[in-house]
Amino acid sequence: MTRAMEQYIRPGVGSTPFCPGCGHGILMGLILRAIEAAKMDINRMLFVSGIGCAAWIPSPHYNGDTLHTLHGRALPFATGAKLFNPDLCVMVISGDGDLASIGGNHLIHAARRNIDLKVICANNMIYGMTGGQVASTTPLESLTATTPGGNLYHPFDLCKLVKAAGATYVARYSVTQPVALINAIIKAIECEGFSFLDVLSPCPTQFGRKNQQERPEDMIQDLIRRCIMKEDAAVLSEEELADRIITGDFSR
Ligand SMILES: Cc1ncc(C[n+]2csc(CCOP(=O)(O)OP(=O)(O)O)c2C)c(N)n1
Ligand SMILES: [Mg+2]
Repeated sequence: MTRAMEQYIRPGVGSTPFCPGCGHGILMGLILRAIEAAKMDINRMLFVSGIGCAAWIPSPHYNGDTLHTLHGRALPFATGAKLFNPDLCVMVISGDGDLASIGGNHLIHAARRNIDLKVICANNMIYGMTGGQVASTTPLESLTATTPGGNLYHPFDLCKLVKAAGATYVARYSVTQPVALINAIIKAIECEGFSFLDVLSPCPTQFGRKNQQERPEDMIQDLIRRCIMKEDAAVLSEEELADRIITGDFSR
C-alpha cells in the first residue's frame, strides 16, 4: 500500500516517534501537502530543526536536505545556510521550547532582520520530549512537571512578538484547522521575508495528562472548541473570548 505523500518520505523510514494524539504527525503531513500544492521542488528546500519532539518532524522523515541542529539554535543555522545559498527555500520546523524559549533571542532577531526564512513553530505549549517542563508558551495556571501548583506566568503571544519584531508574514492555526493551515504554509513558502506560523499541536502525553485531557481525542476536541478565526472573534466580548484561541493571518 502506498502512503499519501510517500514520495516525500525518506526511504526506509517507517513509523514516526510521535505518541498517539500528538499533533506533530498531523503537521508533518500537512507541510508536505502544502509543498506539493505550492509546486515547490523539495530539492530546492532545506529543512532545519533544533532539538525536541517537533524537531523530528523533518528529520529523518522528509526525503530532502535536513539539518538537525542544537537546541534553540535552528535559526542561526538556517540564517547561515540562506546567506550562503540565497536560492534555497529554507524552512525551519521546530518546537515552541526550541524556538521561543531557549531560542527566543534568535527568534526576535531573525524576525527583526526579516530574513527570508519560513518558520513553523509546532506549539504544544510545553517541553514535550524532556518530560513536560513549563515553557514560555505554557498557559497561565497550567500544571506541568515543573509547575505542580500551576504556571504563574502569562505565556508569550508568539504572533504578536514576532510581528512586533518585524516579520513579514505571521499567522496562527491549529492542526485541527488543516485546510487553513495548508494555505498558510503555502503563503509562507511564497512570501519573501520572514514568515512565522504558530501551529497549535496537542500533546496529550505531557500536557493533557496533567490538565484533565489525558485521552488523545480530548486535546483535539478542546482545540476544535477553542480555536476561533479572528474575523469571528471580532464580534465577541472579552468575556466570551476568555478561553478562546484566536487564529488567522496577522501580517503587517
Ligand atoms: C542546551 C540544551 N538545553 C536543554 C536541552 C534539553 N532539551 C532538549 S529538547 C528540550 C525541549 C523541547 O521542547 P520543544 O522545543 O517545545 O519540543 P517538543 O518536544 O515539545 O516538541 C529540552 C529542554 C538540550 N538538548 N540542550
Ligand atoms: Mg513543545
